[in-house]
Amino acid sequence: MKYNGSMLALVVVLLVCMVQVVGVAAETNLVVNGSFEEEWTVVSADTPEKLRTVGWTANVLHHDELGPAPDKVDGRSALRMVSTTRRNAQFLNSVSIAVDGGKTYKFSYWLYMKDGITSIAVVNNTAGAFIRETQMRHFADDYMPGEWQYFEFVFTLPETCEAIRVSLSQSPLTENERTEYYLDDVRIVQLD
Ligand SMILES: [Ca+2]
Repeated sequence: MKYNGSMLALVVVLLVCMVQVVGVAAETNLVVNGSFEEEWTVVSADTPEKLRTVGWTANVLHHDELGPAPDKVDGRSALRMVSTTRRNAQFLNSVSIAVDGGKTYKFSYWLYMKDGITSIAVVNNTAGAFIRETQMRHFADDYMPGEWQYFEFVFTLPETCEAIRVSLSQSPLTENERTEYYLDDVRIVQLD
């Protein structure tokens, strides 16, 4: 059978589609609602400044304001967080993410620190421990007003790890430090 021009073009189109599908699959973001684009709802009528959204579990005792912000790097909205809680308190966690032990992943996000100090990390839920390579403290003093900064961390999980989560915490350094920041495009992708 001889290929004519249109058949050749069809084969090329199919091959391009296959490459694109493979590329998208490799970049699947494991963080549910990592870009904070899903709907937000009020937790309680008494505290309209505290909202919640799918994919994330907030501790309402550990933040003063939580909700969407139009200042973003991806999509329509970002997360805005304000907290004056005690040091090291975790104010927001992603839902648990099933993973393959022994595999390598990339954790990335965009952050604008407006006030205070905060900690962002990935937690090994199976071991109940922070994954050291992903732990980072962020200081508002390192940011120009309105400046978003990008961070990424590559880490390999222990063979025993079955689940992880993203953990957002108050400053580990100062009691009652006021922290305010914007966060967007939180991603965890498997690399191997
Ligand atoms: Ca977004």
